[in-house]
Amino acid sequence: MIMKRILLLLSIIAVAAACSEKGAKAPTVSDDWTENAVIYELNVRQATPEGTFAAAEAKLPELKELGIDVVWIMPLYPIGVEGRKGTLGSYYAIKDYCDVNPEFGTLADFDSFLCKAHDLGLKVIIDWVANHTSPDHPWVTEKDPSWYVRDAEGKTVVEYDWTDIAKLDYANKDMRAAMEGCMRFWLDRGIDGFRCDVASQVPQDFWADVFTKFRNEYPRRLFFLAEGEETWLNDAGFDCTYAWRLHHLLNDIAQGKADTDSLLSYIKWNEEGYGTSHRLTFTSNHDENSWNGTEFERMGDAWKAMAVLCWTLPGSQPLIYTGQEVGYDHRFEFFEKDPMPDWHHNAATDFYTYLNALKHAHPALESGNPSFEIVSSSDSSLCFKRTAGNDVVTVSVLLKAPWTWSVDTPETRVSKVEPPCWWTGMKTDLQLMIYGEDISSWDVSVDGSGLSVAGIHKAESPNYLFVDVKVGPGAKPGTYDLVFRKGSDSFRRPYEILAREEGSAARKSFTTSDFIYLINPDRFANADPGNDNTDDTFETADRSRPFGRHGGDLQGIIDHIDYIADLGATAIWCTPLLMDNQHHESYHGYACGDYYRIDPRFGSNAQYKEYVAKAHEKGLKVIMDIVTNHCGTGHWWMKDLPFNDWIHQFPEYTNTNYIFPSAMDPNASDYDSNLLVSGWFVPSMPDMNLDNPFMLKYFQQWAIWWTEYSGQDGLRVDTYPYNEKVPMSKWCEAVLNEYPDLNIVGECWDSNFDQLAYWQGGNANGDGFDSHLPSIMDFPLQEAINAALSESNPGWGQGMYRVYNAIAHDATYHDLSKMMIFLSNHDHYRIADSWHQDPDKMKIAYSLLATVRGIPQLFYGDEMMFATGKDYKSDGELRMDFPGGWEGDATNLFTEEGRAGVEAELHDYVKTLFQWRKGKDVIHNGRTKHFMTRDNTYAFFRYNDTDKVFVYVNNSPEEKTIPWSHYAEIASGLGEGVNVVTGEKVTITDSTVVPASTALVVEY
Ligand SMILES: [Ca+2]
Ligand SMILES: [Ca+2]
Repeated sequence: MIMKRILLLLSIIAVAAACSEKGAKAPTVSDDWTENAVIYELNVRQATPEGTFAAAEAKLPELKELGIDVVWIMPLYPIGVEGRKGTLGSYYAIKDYCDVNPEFGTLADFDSFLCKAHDLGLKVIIDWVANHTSPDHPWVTEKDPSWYVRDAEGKTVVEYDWTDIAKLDYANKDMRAAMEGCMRFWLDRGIDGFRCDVASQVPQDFWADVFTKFRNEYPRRLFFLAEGEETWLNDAGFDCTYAWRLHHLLNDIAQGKADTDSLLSYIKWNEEGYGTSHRLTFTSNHDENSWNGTEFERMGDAWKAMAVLCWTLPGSQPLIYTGQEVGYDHRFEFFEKDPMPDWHHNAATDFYTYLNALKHAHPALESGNPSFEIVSSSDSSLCFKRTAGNDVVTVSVLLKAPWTWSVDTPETRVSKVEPPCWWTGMKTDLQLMIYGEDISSWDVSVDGSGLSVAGIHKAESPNYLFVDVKVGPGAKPGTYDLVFRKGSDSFRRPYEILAREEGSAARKSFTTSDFIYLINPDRFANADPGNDNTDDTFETADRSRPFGRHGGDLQGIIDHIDYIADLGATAIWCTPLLMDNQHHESYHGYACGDYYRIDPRFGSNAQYKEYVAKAHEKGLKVIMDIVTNHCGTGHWWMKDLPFNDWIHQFPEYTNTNYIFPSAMDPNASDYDSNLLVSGWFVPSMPDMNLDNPFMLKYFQQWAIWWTEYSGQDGLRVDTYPYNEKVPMSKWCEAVLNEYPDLNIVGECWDSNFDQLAYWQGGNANGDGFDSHLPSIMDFPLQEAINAALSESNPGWGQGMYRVYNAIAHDATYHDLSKMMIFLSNHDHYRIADSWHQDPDKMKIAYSLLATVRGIPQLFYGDEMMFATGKDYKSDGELRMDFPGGWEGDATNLFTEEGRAGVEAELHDYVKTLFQWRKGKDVIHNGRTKHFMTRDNTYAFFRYNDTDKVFVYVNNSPEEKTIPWSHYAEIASGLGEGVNVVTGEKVTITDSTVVPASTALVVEY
């Protein structure tokens, strides 16, 4: 129960954290950044495959999103050769304090890293090893022998098993001055402090002396972290010491060797000895990981509970060591290259992101706040409270299996605020949907200038509030507080207002110059088997079941963007990526369980944003699949609807009648037209009621939120005519009001030209209705091409005449340039199945798709021979896995080497056509002139003032001669052209023969 609440909160905070760009801080949180800082220990050698500053720099945005404040770089200096351990040596045997390890790059690379970190609002501290150098440090021979501690024979000395070092002697004042000078070298470059290795081996007066000077001379807040637990380190000026004792105790608790009492006596000991000093708290670090094992080895299933203590106990200044952010269960080699594999955001990342956001949001958890109150305890459980003013954080941890934990904070009274963040400079008025137990009994205001509450609306459920928030023109980006008040009780919930990206409103969208590649994300590529199953979703992966989840994910798409771009595609449409938490068949994503969360089995919101950015880098646009007609029965709100009419409810299950004409039929009965829009699509998908104004507003904001948040380029709307048509037209208007050039294509699955045309915005409809929907999908053309290529012995009115007839209806449409054309999609037979796996038919279809008017779209795998081999259509089977997308796949069709025979032939045919199409304005914007025939052929020209393209399809089983002279009105004067597919020069005449079942595309 409590865990569930945490998971709900987790999703909000993950989104909020993903949005976070450090703006105005909430006034309740300390201005001293060290107070709520989380430290990341960066092992440059192992953090990336490259092991360089440059590669680590690229990782910084991820660390920022994780909620890191301080990056501690392990020693970055050249390593001594004499006595070196292993091949590359220990970072802690330093040969030159004023240079960087060439393994990592150059000083300029370091400066670039530092600059990037500061741009992101991160602080950087570097490891300082003042106790010793390598035995071949120039000081050993060039300076006075008294700079080092020496034995009776005058040799430098080592300590412990550190055979690769020489201990410095702090009795020597010159050495001290040189050491101070080297520290200044880095402070002058702009670092924010030091982590001081074996700090207690160096005299107190040295630290006290240099820290006092540095703090006086450098105006920025410097942070000094001591590796050491002696209390005199605080007197020496360190901000933070290692909580070694706690660390060992947590290991013991996790191993059943210690109990609650030992934890409580530690807390008392810590309070008496350290007061408000910060204590570095950790479940791992570089020494523990390499020499004693990962947190999973030492703590087993208790690792999360122990981490919760590290983030919430008094004094805690939490640490994440390289690899922990993705739960990497591996002991790093210390003296060799042993990099992390290319891991990505996963459930461990979510966990730490949650803890970091918690630390940032709560003054009660500030490192210097000693407040600690036991709420209850037993031998193996502890519940305690931390407070600061009104802020209260209550933490419960079970100190035995199953190691459950919970964190209760004032804002957990609000389990959801949607949309999770907003922007300055938006046209759309913001209305928050706030969900929390009995939240309607609270009053709400906003703390922070520029934002105000303009209206509060109660719902029928006491657990919702709809709050109109005015984001004034003077509002600055930053974190604001929603302040909830009831009598003398109050609490705050942070809300982020971000800076709107410049040019956001004017973004361009997909047009006739694009080629859209449609993907079922669950079936494309599984780059991260670690997210195939998650704690907070029901259905688990089972690749053997056609209707089960197969594990494909966003990273799989990101990893194959090059393949998609190489094919000639310039846009990607994925079937829905949002959370679908149905128990069965959740793979398709059309039964939404959370409108503001990417399904964790696909990745995270942050990863969606990354996907959009990576697609843009490769010149591809991103189209999001939007479902407003229905959610899933697994949606979180189904247990507690805000209003009874939030969805369409009936005394017993009532299906839609699927009768589209009733939406435009002047003779239609109310009974039929109401049932079309209010009946459910299927029993697992509750039908949304867009006549409820809060519902409509929710969906308007939601589409805008994803567009603004991710930078995506367009929308595709599912089951469009099943939505109430007038509110839905207002939905389109609202989105276009924010993004005037955004393209939105609606799925109006209608085979009738006139009925399809009705749904396009601006169409001159008899009833005056205007959908405001820019694009429609050309189902009549799709059906015509499919039928034409399927018929073996077509009669009159059949075969290619069908295609002629479809194009002949172009007068019916309001805007031809916005027609999306396609051969198939996720709801249709595989084209290879439809055309009996005949590659000639496939090539004809590709030629048409690449040359007729409209915006072409291809279903993944239809560029090759993806087929079920069956006569019937099963959605689960036709949405098959892309070979090569799964580890261990026998073939890899993503690579040129993996493709052979017909697969290579078809793929290359598509690639040739669509790479050619990219630059052809005559195809994108030219006019069409076509010629009717009766022999199962089809001829047409695309033309503009300067160019012409001629297409001839021979769909018959015999060769045909082109009746070129019939085309004189447009073809006269056309001499030599180029065959677009073969690149050969061609001159067409009345005797040009076109072989059976081929298409000819010639440009002039
Ligand atoms: Ca996966
Ligand atoms: Ca409906």
